[in-house]
Amino acid sequence: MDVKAIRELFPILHQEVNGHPLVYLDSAATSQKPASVIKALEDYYKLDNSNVHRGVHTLGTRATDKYEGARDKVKHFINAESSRQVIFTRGTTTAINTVAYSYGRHNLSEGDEIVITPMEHHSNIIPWQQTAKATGAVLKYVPLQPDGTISMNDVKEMITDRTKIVAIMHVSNVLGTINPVKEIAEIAHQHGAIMLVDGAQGAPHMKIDVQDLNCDFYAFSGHKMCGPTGIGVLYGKEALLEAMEPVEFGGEMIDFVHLHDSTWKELPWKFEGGTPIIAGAIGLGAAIDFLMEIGLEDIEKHEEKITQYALEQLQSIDGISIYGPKHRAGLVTFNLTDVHPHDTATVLDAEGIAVRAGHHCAQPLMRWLEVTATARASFYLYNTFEDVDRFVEGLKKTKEYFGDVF
Ligand code: 7TS
Repeated sequence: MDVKAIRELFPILHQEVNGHPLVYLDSAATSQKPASVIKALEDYYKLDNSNVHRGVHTLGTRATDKYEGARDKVKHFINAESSRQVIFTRGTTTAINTVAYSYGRHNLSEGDEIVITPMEHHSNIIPWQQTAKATGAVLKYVPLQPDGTISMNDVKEMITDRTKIVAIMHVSNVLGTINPVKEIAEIAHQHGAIMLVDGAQGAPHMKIDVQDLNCDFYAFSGHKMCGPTGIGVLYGKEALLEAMEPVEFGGEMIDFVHLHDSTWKELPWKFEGGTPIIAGAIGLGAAIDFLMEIGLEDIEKHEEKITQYALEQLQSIDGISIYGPKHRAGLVTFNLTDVHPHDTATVLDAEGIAVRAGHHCAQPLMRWLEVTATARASFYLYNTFEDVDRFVEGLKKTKEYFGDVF
């Protein structure tokens, strides 16, 4: 993979921040966008802007073709059987909420179980808390191992015949843990439960095959995979989606409307009430073209190399705590002894280096780690070994800067 050539395709990377060339290490929060995605958005608004699925005028037809074409691209990207299984949402959060509301509230009752883990992002915790409260279901957590992984023995113990839903992240946005979601789905199915995978940190970084994973739902966000904000995907098995009620009612999602009753469009449109996220979907389609041309396998390998290099280089820093397992996805979450992560991020920012500090929308995990916050550097296909060197140098400066205080 020619990272230098790839960087040329990202206009935003070629700027100075605070007098230094930008080093962007916050792709787990949101990735940067290549020129082809920006151009797809511009072309849509300049040439084709129109509402979809209505009227017969030419712009409307073009917009509809591009919007539905993007759905086909998503279908290929995740190897779904049919584009009817691809529902456009605002992002991972909306996708998970759709399942929690529509599937969860109709299929769970008192004493049924929902199984998740303490490493989940808030977006894969709170929808289930709310569903549990509304239905009387019990929310159960697979415990974490000391290195931030989960053990299959615990999974087997936790999933019972009362379990109706298992909802687990593919990749942790804090620990980088890659969860064995295919094996977990198999156990869920043995007990008659369904399996939702939060793929927000999976789909951007590795080849996803929903048929191979055999998960029932897979949720992800466009903005973390070189696409625009405001667009995401809920993939679901067709029989489940068919049986589910829509969550949002109004225009676009109906077949016939009478004074006191209405019927819904077929899949996937019954879940896309209102004018859809047309430009967002088209931008996501362009992002998928971009990622598939480079190849997800190569992207994954590149991130693996960068991450291992970062872990090695960070060994040279005294008093650094790194959280998460050795085998991990492309991010490093850490704290420097006696330095608040916000201070670390501020000193790095002064050096032109963007990292995230905070609880990363994972407060239960922060409690498990016994910290209030951490700093995190996350990598993507455009990051280089030089970026890691600048980051490590920046951390050394942070330590020098705060050295007098402590
Ligand atoms: N699930 C995981 C695993 C995530 O990492 C995120 C966002 C979400 C769900 C929510 O995605 P959204 O697009 O609906 O907001 N994670 C992060 C992060 O780590 N830093 O900022 C956002």
